Amino acid sequence: MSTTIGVPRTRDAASETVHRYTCPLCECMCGLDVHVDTAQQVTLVRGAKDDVWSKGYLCPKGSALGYLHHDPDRLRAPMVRDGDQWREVSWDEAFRRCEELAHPLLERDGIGAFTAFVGNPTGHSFSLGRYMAQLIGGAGFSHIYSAGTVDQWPKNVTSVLMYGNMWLLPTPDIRRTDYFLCMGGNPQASGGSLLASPDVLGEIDAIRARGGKVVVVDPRRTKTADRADEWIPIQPGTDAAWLLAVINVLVENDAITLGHLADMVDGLDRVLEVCRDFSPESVESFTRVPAATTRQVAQDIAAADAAAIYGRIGLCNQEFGTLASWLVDVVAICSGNFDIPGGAMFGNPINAPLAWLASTRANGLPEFGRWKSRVRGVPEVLGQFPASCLAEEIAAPGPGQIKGLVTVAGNPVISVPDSAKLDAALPMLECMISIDNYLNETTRHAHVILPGPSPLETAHYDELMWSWAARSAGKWSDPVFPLAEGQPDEWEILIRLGQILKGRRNDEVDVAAIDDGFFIMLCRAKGLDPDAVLPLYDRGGPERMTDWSIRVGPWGDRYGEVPDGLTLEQIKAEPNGVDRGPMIPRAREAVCTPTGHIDLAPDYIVADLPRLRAAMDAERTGLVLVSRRHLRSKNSWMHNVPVLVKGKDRCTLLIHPDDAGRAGITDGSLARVSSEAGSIEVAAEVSDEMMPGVVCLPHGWGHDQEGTRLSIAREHAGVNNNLLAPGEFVDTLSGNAAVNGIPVEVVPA
Ligand SMILES: Nc1nc2c(c(=O)[nH]1)N[C@H]1C(S)=C(S)[C@@H](COP(=O)(O)OP(=O)(O)OC[C@H]3O[C@@H](n4cnc5c(=O)[nH]c(N)nc54)[C@H](O)[C@@H]3O)O[C@H]1N2
Ligand SMILES: Nc1nc2c(c(=O)[nH]1)N[C@H]1C(S)=C(S)[C@@H](COP(=O)(O)OP(=O)(O)OC[C@H]3O[C@@H](n4cnc5c(=O)[nH]c(N)nc54)[C@H](O)[C@@H]3O)O[C@H]1N2
Ligand code: SF4
Ligand SMILES: [Mo]
Repeated sequence: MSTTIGVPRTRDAASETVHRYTCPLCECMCGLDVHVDTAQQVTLVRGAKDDVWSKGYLCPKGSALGYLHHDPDRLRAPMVRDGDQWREVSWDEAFRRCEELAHPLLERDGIGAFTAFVGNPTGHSFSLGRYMAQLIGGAGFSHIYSAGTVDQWPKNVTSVLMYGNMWLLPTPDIRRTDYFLCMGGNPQASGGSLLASPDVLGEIDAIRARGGKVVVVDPRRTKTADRADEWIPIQPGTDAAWLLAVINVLVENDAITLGHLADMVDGLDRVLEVCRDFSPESVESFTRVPAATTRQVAQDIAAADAAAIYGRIGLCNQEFGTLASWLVDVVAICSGNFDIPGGAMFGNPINAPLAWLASTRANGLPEFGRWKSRVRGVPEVLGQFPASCLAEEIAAPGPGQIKGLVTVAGNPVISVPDSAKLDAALPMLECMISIDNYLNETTRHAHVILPGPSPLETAHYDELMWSWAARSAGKWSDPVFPLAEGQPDEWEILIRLGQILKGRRNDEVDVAAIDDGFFIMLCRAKGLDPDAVLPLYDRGGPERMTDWSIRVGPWGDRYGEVPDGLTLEQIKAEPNGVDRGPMIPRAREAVCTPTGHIDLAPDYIVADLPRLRAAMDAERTGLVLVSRRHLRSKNSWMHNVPVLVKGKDRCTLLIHPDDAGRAGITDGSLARVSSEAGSIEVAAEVSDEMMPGVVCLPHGWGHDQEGTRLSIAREHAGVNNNLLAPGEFVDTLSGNAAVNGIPVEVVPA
């Protein structure tokens, strides 16, 4: 796709400057040419044709980056709230206010009364992702909350147990596969998630053009399914049972093979034993997938030269998220489709991500449930409680009550289940500080808002996304616009706030010294002598760290040890980026479990099978709700961009004609949707793109709250589907929210 959306004004193209930038909004990491006129106005954003990675691809969100930058509602100065009045203040005053709020509470209740909520843009940010540890470690939070437990926590649990690192995530090699099984993901809308490749739909076309097959397993016939050979509708939350049946057929057909990994996979016998009870026929009524279809899928996987099996948010954000995510990998491994071109592979990024420093070989297997949440009593998983616990931890009085909160690039009032509870709890906080660019549904409750730069005012190099990218590529973006006078970059804000929450005064914080300390630790982690490395740099921050991550990466110069090795300088010299080829088999080097082997059947995960069995045996009736995304939205925070929200209302309840008829709902009429958690009214869109029995709402809407500064979003408010998500409905093993498969009732409003 090639879209160009200019800002409506007369252009004098000859006087424009063109800046190359990488879009930070999704995993496609599109190279953009950003045109800027002499009045410093963005006039046009185009896909950069010469970008080695994205080759001109972009979507409407990327072309709207100029609007985000110029959005009059975007915060450009820190804000302090007195009662319901906001005033802009200087950065000094803002940090002073943070001290005034935090220090008395720290003295009285200690850091145990504080926590943080970390949101999605952190993963795409040059500063935030690399420096979040400085806020958490500086402050000394015992645990935090994040969008991770409404997203990929099941995959993190699976990866840490099977491969030794929670961020070592197998990536479907869609560019070389001849069979792509896409479960619970809709790259047409999302751009692809935990599978970085621009233009995933183009890759789907290419698979089919080379004689391969693409199958989408999803309760909704998405636009991705429309491009595939086959759509298999599945009852939400039942994928784990279905995948066990697929393995069952592989066994029956004598198609189990570990291929070249035979000597490094433990636990195959256990898998073969547990799948015995799951024949395609026995899961048919639970999954609603005909046994013959299941058999065909298993046969196709076995027959393919290379099959890529992929599960994404629909498989994570559900009741059996960890089982389903685990079984996606198990099918790949035990059908010989792991660590081979065209199968599932570990990415091989040019930059060694910070997150890969940890390993269970070095640190031992994780213990889950080292502590329990105070109110609900649920176990901590990888240092976090379910995001939906936050509301009750703030609201319920008693020792350990949360009274101080920092939100970083998150909008949990919209994004977290049972959101009405969180919305009611946040005003009880004595100290709430938000690092965010908007006064929105969440930050309106803050006492202080510390805005980051606009997406065009900061340098960009994706840190994490390249670790599950289709190719080993990398590219650097200079900021298009300089930072405004006095505006700190976000890594600096994180360091300062971490120290303030440690009890320090802002004017005592030596940002450079703390940054040096962090960098010295990284040098040591890679066996480098900090005394030799540190003097090579005239400044610190995320740029120095990015240079480190490239130099210690697979093509790096290791600070002179490898004479022709890569450095950030060399990547900067290639405006179109650097590409070192496709993924390569590297499980042997990457797997970092205590045994060095892949654990195909971790006890922690297998022990959850009886819960699945019980669900299969339970009586089930009525409708269930799932979520969806749209190409022109980004979670909750881009509905203030006029070009992205114009046109027909997208916040509708999709419902199958049979269900609509039964409920007395007609197309366009207002429906009342109710669950155990709450009730909303929304316009119905009757469509056979839903399978019968499943209804669907987009996530990220509900902008009609008082006290926000989102003038455009307010006119396109929509409703928040998390008002319907029961907070205690989670995947037990990971604590991840089950925002898909929620039992609901639908009646005319
Ligand atoms: N029902 C339902 N709920 C869901 C989902 C679903 O599918 N269904 N999906 C879940 C998923 S996958 C996710 S990731 C979460 C997302 O959950 P959140 O991360 O809480 O939500 P976002 O809408 O992404 O909010 C991003 C926030 O960051 C701010 N922001 C944007 N850019 C920057 C920046 O550069 N710096 C700073 N400091 N702030 C910035 C925005 O103003 C906004 O407040 O939602 C989850 N919730
Ligand atoms: N345009 C746009 N792009 C985005 C985002 C956005 O909000 N807008 N958000 C970003 C974020 S934070 C993320 S995490 C990614 C997510 O990226 P994707 O995983 O591709 O997310 P979705 O597009 O929501 O697709 C999820 C699909 O799962 C299906 N599903 C729901 N429940 C089940 C189930 O039980 N089983 C099966 N098999 N399928 C199920 C839904 O019908 C839906 O089609 O997208 C990212 N990219
Ligand atoms: S949002 Fe994603 S697909 Fe769209 S331009 Fe940005 S990186 Fe590319
Ligand atoms: Mo996400």
